[in-house]
Amino acid sequence: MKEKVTIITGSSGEIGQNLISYFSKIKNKKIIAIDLEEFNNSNNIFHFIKGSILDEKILNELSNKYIIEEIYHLAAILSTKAEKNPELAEKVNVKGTINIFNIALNQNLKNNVITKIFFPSSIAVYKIDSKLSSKDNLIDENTFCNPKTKYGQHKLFCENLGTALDKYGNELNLKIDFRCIRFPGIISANTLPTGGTSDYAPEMIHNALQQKTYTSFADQNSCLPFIVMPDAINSILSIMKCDKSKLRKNVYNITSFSPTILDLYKILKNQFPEFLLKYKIDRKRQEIINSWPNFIDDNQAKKDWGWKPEFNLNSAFKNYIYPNFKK
Ligand code: AKB
Repeated sequence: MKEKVTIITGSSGEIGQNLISYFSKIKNKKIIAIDLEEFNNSNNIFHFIKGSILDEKILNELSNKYIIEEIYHLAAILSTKAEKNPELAEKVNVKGTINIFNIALNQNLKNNVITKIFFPSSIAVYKIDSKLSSKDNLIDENTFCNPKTKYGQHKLFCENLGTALDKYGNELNLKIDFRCIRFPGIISANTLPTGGTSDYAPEMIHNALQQKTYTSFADQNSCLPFIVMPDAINSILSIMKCDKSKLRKNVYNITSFSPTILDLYKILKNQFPEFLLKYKIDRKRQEIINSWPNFIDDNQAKKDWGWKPEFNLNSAFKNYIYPNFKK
């Protein structure tokens, strides 16, 4: 009798660590975590594999040995790093995701299960065309999907492929259950992101909390949508447990607050009067920020699976970031 497992790729990354902390409290959930980086989490998991999602030997072994009920495919190269390493990014972001889809199709063929895949997409799939819209307009899932960055292109391609495999299956009529959230920037109190463009917000906050000066790579009017990590984790859990018949889409926006850098600075300065913010603008990163929307429309997620952020801008600082901050 094969064991039933859940796979988490990119398990040592920000979302991975927080998701695993949650899952390790659930009895009988057998988590297999995969990452290139050592697993620095004391949580209980069934099996950790130090390896790559590009290693087909690892993936085939998992596929043959287990019944894979769910895959949280979090491994990715984020926007800034992907612009600097486009070939590596394409391998990880596109080929890696195709490998995950293939495992799920194989599960359907061999074990007759429809594997649920959670795929984190991003506001990077958007590029605001300033002739047609303002960065301040509310952008829904269906417009301005014409990404400027490699990372955005990879995410959009995988969203479309996952949606097609969920709706129509492959040539053998094998299917997957593909559930995807387009995340805004995520702010965590206990981890920092690497290689992203929305990183300025968590970096600034973590520096202020450590009484350090922060040099921002984006100007003071830069604005993006954000959520905090507990809301990101709740969103993943909610969409994954939602009855499939209620999901009218495969891909949903979610958001909570959209501060400018100046707004964040004012909040932090109020709490830490010594905090100093300097600027050294990185033109390429600034252009990426300028191409992403300030506000995204998450009404569809609210209607279909009850998405509602617990934290707004003020409560995020007061009730989550300040009390939970860890270096
Ligand atoms: C990035 O900045 O690349 C990510 C994202 C918004 O997807 N944080």
